[in-house]
Amino acid sequence: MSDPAISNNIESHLVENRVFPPPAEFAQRARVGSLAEYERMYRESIDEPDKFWAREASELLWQEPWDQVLEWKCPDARWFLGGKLNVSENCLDRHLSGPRRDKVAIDFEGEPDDRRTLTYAQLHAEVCRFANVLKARGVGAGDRVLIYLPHVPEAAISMLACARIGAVHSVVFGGFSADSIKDRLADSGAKLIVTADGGWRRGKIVPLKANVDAALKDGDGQVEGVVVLRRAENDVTLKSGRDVWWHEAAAEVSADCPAEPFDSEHPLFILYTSGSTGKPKGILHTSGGYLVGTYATTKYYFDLREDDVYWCTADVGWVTGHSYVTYGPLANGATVLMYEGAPDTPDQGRWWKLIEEHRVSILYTAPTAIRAFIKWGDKWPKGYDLSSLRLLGTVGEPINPEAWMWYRELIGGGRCPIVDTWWQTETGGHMIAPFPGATPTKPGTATRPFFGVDAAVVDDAGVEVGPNVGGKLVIRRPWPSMLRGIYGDPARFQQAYWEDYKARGYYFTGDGARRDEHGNFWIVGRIDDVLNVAGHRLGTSEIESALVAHPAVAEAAVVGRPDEIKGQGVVAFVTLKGGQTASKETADALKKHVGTSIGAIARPDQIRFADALPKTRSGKIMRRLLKQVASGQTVTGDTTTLEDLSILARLQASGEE
Ligand code: 7RM
Repeated sequence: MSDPAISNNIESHLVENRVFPPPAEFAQRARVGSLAEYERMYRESIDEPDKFWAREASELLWQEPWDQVLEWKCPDARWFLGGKLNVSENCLDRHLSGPRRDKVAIDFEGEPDDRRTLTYAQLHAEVCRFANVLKARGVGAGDRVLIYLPHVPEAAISMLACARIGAVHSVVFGGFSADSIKDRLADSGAKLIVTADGGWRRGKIVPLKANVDAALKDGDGQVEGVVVLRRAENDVTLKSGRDVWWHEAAAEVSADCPAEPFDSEHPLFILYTSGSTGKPKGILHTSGGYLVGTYATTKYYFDLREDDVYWCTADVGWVTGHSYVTYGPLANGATVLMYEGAPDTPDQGRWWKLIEEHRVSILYTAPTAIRAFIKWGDKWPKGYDLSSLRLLGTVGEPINPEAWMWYRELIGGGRCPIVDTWWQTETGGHMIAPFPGATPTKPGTATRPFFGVDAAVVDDAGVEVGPNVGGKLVIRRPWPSMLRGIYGDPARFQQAYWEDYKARGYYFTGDGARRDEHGNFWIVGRIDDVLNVAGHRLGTSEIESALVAHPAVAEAAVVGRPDEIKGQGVVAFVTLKGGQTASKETADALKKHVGTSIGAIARPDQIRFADALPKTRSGKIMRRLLKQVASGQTVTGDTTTLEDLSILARLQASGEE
């Protein structure tokens, strides 16, 4: 903490009072205004889920009403059966008949400080036009479209255009590499790619189109077309017959595209996320349930008001950007701020300047960003007027109390409730979080479940454990925005989420947690081989595969180690092939290689060369030991199955590379 006054203030808070009741003024206006009200509504949602969800769903526009709220044959859930809707109509057309027509839907600022606003009427027109571009290029209902764009309005426009015509989008984060695009293309079978010449990040151009070209260099496969947005104006090559400029294609079609009805269970998108084994999983979400879930959670957890300026800092390439930049806020008719670039460009005050100038009232970001700001110093936020803020949110990883207190005091001025939201790509929307006008908060806990969410901490047999006992976090009944499967891999869907508690029909989250005596959930983090680096999910196995694909590497084991800013850092233990030297040059080459094969976020922070990896007699790498070695702890626990005890000593002695 760079400011001693704040530091003392925070310490006294920690000592005197760690519970923060919702501010009275906030509670008075809030949709859920007291803990008793939350408890009453939660009870109702659990006792009569159909009634609860039908009420939420009926706030949306259905072209045909559903005749059954839920059909549950574990692990297959179907919500709002028989109902038909158009997701884009709900996010756009639904707002056009009243004053929201001319309300700003997207308030965009690019990294180079270019600005653009789109009202709901304008956004609607752009989406309809782009839906017609997709149609003209042969995209129809059920077809997959890969979106690889910077964080610009066209990302939301292309997602909504897909939704409008029933096409299934698969957004690939712009920070991912050509190889990642290639894998996702192959898995999803997308026939069209939407990309841009480039996007801005830290004053440099991210060469998106060039990455797409590299992904397609061995042949286009099933890809029939590439639509290219002009954004950074860098030079790109367009392959004739396959590639077209967005603006040219859009000029040729009309802005009239009626919203067709789609079945509630019609697929909406596939989003790839890391698992504990193998390649990323294509998480499949469908229309009705997903929209109801993101609509309701956005409404209640951010307690949205008509005049809010809402800013979620996540990129559309992640689930947070799907649910809480695009679908949830637009379904609620909110004004969404979208910022393209880095938080430290041109300087470390950029975010606070954005908040001051756009009068942001709701800020939703990740603990890793907060920790970076703490490091950069209090002078940055203190130099701007942040008085427009009324609510703060966090997502992506457990938040450490110091970051929570800093966020509350320095950013929220001590007056804004903090909504710590626990959820996953798979859950589609928020699952555990405080209601800003009702739930007393404590730094570090996401508190209690959303309506209809039956979360519990259980032991290996699936039996709920007592207060303050650690266990596995499960969800004991279906919820509308839950994943409907892993695209093209039902066996993996079963195995990854349902196998552990098959008989009981519980969804296993992959997280460890405990619940305190007040019913608050404290999420410990992943208990599988998934890392959380700067709020982003990465599979250790993906990084290991990238490493062993390098010609110098014989074997690799990747683990996480605590990192002050990123939460976790990546440490790779590597054994080299004969004739290779364990040098700084080799380590740098391997780091670079992981960066190009997955993306910069997966780059190991440290490569540790070893002449062997610690294994059990049956040949399994002992990750527990490696984690301890990586974080500099003394290795404890059972090492008797270790094949060669001297390996351990050599590993601990192996220095930083
Ligand atoms: C939204 C998102 C999911 C994993 C999840 C957790 C961790 C997310 C919190 C959190 C503690 C939180 N989707 N996680 N939010 N842990 N408190 N508020 O992050 O699919 O990319 O990651 O992230 O481990 O399982 S995700």
